[in-house]
Amino acid sequence: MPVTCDYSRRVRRALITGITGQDGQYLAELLHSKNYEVFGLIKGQNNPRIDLIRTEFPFVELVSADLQDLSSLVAALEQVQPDEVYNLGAISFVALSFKQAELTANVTGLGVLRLLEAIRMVGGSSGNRIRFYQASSSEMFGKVRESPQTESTPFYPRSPYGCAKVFGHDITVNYRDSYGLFACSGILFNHESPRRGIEFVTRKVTNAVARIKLGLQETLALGNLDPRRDWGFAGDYVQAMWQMLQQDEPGDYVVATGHTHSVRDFVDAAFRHVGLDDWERFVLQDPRFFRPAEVDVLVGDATKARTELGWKPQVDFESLVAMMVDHDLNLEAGKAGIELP
Ligand code: NAP
Ligand code: F7E
Repeated sequence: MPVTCDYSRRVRRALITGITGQDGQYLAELLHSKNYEVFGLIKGQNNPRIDLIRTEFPFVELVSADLQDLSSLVAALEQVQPDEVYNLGAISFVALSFKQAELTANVTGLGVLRLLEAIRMVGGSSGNRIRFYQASSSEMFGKVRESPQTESTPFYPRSPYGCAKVFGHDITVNYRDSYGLFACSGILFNHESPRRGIEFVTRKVTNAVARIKLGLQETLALGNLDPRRDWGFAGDYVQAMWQMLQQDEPGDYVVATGHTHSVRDFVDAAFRHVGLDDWERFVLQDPRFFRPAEVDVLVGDATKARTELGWKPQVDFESLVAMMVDHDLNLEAGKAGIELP
């Protein structure tokens, strides 16, 4: 079904939580290209990532608030009066969620409830006007009950992060059912880019491969190489977020490529891209990077997104790996003052 979007209205306003994160940056660019006024929520005092947003995304207006603080969310919504709210803010690193489970539950789980409540409070009787996007995750499927995973696959989370995301997902559905909010959940499978945080395995690998190729690093320490993920490109996935909020009715959508690769496959492809075919020489296994419980294999079925939103991924696995390695080669060569051939 084609996306329905009425551009005859006044300029639309979007508020993005998680603006400093990978997806926040791509979504801000997308919405700006569609002539939205873009507002980004910034947490904390002296957040160092503010500078990145100010320099690289000067069109984003920054608003101070925290997903752990209801009254700050209410104030942010009162100030911005958004048409669309994208909740991308979270403690999103699964490994950290095992160490800081309570914080994760508070931000990644309860933060969703607070934002939904703030939308109800600020919107009052016209609260249904604000359209809400929740960043749900394939981590909710965890120990998968079926493959590939669809919108109706039961959840079995394997980490505090996954548990918090299940709560965030369920409360979004509940507020839609209970109060008629236009609230959508995108169940997004892993998506990566040159803007991915260095703590996640893909960027950790591509950055290390670049440094090893340039002679700046000798080895790469990783955890479990067997888990399989359905990896796509973040720039493609933010399109789906926006498309969900342009539909006539709210709903939940799996967003995925439908292809799965192991961590080992990713490592192999990244080293091969720079002509190092014997990657085993450089990679060490370190028990510190293993998790108390693992998600072994994820692969999504995005049929609903394809048929209802007209969404499909544009970047395949090999191109994604190449894009990230090339970016890190340029970045690390630039930092070290090395001229690339
Ligand atoms: P990310 O790069 O880790 O960004 C997370 C964002 O959350 C950062 O901007 C961070 O701000 C913000 N944040 C953390 N604590 C907060 C708080 N207390 N209040 C307000 N904001 C807070 O994540 P991402 O990869 O862009 O992912 C975006 C969303 O999609 C997340 O909710 C993630 O869980 C979910 N998701 C991601 C994937 C994926 O593969 N990338 C897949 C499925 C779902 P600071 O910079 O100030 O810390
Ligand atoms: O791990 C294994 C690790 O941290 C992927 C988040 O965006 O996607 C992401 O969660 C796999 C895991 O991402 C290392 O054990 C091996 O099996 O890159 P990751 P994730 O846990 O899949 C989902 C969809 C989200 O929603 C999350 O927010 O790689 N692995 N060795 C390693 N992982 C890391 N980080 N570091 C290693 O050294």
